[in-house]
Amino acid sequence: AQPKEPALPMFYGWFLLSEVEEKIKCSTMEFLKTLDTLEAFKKQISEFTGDADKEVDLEQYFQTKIPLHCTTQFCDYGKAEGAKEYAELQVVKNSIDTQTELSVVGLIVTPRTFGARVSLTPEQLSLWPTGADKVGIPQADLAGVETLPVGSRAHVTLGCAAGVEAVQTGIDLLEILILQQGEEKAATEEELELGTLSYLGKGRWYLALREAVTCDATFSSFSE
Ligand code: 2AM
Repeated sequence: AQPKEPALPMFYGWFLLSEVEEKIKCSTMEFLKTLDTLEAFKKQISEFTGDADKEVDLEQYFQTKIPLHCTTQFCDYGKAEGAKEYAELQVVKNSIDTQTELSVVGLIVTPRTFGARVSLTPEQLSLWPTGADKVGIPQADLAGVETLPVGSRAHVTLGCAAGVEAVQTGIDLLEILILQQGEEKAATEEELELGTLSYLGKGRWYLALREAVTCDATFSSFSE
């Protein structure tokens, strides 16, 4: 009999070290608290609640399940496109269990997801699969994604609204980046201590951090 091929993982990515994870969870929760109290946010609250008179506790609204990480390749145990090819790359094999520093440059909040935008270094981009930015993107947005630098989708999902899958965070991030590239200026811009907050319509918020937050992380695979 042929030896069984080793099963592929659920996904590969950079996992924040646990002490960093705690720090990031605390500071991003603080941001949600701040956002919740802003008049500009309250004005658009119906995008989150469906009702302008209802309040929302954003800290309860978003839930996380898996350790905080930045996905590189989603494999779905081998069912996802490109999974096997990725697992076989020498750079992937050589990078398992190595440590790196992820640079978080912004935060996004939408009615569906809460995420941290990560800016990848050239070395980190060598682990970024070709075409990863485009996976699952609605046809209408594909042309826009092609105008963005490779790796624009890189992010850490910090939380999802009830019933929303984590894959949505990357899609929301790309949509925001495409809107920012366009001619239209953000409807609302506000200077906060943390950085510049902009509103992009339909409940989509982007905070450009004044200073990038560096997070130590380990490249690894994950299976449930
Ligand atoms: P995320 O990277 O936006 O957080 C397990 O589901 C992990 O794989 C999650 O982190 C999730 O989203 C990511 N993921 C799930 N499905 C995906 C897909 N089709 N493409 C890319 N990433 C996916």
